[in-house]
Amino acid sequence: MVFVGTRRAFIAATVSFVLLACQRRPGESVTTVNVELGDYYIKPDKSEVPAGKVRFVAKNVGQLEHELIVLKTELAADQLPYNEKEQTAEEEQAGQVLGEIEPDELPPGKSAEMTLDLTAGHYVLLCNLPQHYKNGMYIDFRVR
Ligand SMILES: [Cu+2]
Repeated sequence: MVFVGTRRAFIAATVSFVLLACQRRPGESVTTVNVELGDYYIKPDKSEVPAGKVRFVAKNVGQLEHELIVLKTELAADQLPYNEKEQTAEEEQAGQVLGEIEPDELPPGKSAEMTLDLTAGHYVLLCNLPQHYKNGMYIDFRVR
């Protein structure tokens, strides 16, 4: 009986250890960033997050459609190359688009979310519907 008890305790300890090890894997933790989009601004509730999984929960509190683009770039948020004809920032020239919540997912009053795996570096969050970037819908964001 003593043997069985010890064995059970050993199994229980092993299971606890494995569960703990899983929970502590850095890739497994998710940081949530709530992003408010208005006419015309973007306001995340954090300007910096740890590298790993980042869940962006976007809410459109404006009267217009918006979108949320996560762009990895060395450029400052207000320094992205601009296409005067299209009235949009040149995201592809500026860096790498890692994720996007499309405008049809973000009509006024609605929320939508996406989870991205982000490495350390400088990012820009922006809405790039025609004229929205120029009107101020961009903000710097950092992953450490
Ligand atoms: Cu917008």
